[in-house]
Amino acid sequence: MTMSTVSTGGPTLPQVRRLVTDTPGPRSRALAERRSAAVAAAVGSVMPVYAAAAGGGVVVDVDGNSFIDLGSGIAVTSVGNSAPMVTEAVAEQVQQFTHTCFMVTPYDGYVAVAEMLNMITPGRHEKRSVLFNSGAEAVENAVKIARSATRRSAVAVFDHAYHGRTSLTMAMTAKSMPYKHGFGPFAPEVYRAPLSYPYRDGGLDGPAAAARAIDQLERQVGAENLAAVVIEPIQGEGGFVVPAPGFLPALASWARHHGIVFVADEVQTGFARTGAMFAVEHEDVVPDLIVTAKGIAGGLPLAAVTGRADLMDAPHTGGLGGTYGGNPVACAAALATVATIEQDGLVARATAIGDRLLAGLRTIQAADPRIGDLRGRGAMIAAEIVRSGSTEPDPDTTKALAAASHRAGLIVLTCGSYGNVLRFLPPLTIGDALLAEALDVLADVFAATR
Ligand code: PLZ
Repeated sequence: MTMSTVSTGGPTLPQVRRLVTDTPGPRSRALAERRSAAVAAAVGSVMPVYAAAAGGGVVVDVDGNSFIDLGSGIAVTSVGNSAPMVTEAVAEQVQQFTHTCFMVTPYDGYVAVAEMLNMITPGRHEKRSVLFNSGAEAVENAVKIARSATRRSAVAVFDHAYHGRTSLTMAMTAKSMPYKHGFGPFAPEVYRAPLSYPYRDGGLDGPAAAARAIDQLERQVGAENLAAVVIEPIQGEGGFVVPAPGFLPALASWARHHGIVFVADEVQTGFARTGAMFAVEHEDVVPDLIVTAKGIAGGLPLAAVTGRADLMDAPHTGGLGGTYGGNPVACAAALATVATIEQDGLVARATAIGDRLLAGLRTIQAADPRIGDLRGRGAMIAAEIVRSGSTEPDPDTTKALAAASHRAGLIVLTCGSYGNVLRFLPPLTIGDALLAEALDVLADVFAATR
């Protein structure tokens, strides 16, 4: 493959898995050397290869190797890399202006994104939105809004939760290594409750799991002290845990009854990923506030808090903001991203991708007892890896499977509190042929690592 093919990204990129050098190849190795002298060692990378172009369902590296993308840059490029409507909207906005700051001279794009979010998020009630740069920043702001509106301070989060790496969101995130270790002290007034985790809960049903969490919060915190309950409707970094049916609705109705703001962190699950525009729709839950980021803008940094107007308007004027929040280029990308999801039927496509992935993985599981659990919704699917004949987490095998997949030309990610979950979240623009090939490669990888 020549470098000229490689430099053309987006949907024009050949949709093939092709390894033309050892990985990492010489150009990636040279970049790794420069990196180690220039970039803080604390930033890790899943793959040792450096990207040159990406689109459809592939990422091509600087040596011309083409990888099947089952990660979407951690659930971001759901509409694909360099999606045509996104690149056009971005190019047009970049030529008009790149930044004025919405807090100085506001602009149309921000307002349009707020209108769009108010329209497409669950619930027909009066809503408002505010825009930020990252998922963590938006989660922090949801908590600020809830505290301001309720005049309470406590925040409930769940086992295995991931909400970010900033000071407050680190406290909300469950896992110590690598996210929190050495970075304390952590923000106060964050309380952790047990989650519904069907594979590891001994068959506890959703309402019973909710009762367990509620009982603990009432005894240890007190409903009247809680400003917010913050939950991922399907956990991302925590292991793609899908709570048992009825868990989320029971929590939401308890929160409503006690004036606790129910916040859905849909940073990873939002924008078609799970086969619904938002994952709470699978359980008919209407959150008071919904936090979005990642898939919102086709790869440009944007995040939002959207929710009940009475809550959103509670903080004083000037109380929320930030220099870059709702950057006009990111806003243009977001409007084009949602238009692409609608125009290309990507919600239905996510369901179809998930069905194919699950069917292929079930075949692998039938011959491999190390796959303890297969779960997920839409194009957010995970395999939990355990020691054969038990439910004991097996992070070493998980690492080996991921590494073998990488060598074979697949971008796969791991997650889970025990590091024993392989997760699959391809761009929704991946083709069926590439998906089938990825499953064949995974079958070989599982067979070869036994
Ligand atoms: N809430 C549910 O998944 C980000 C983080 C990867 P930011 N998840 C990927 C890593 O190791 O840093 C995430 C999420 C949920 C919040 C966040 C935070 O979003 O945009 O990374 O700040």
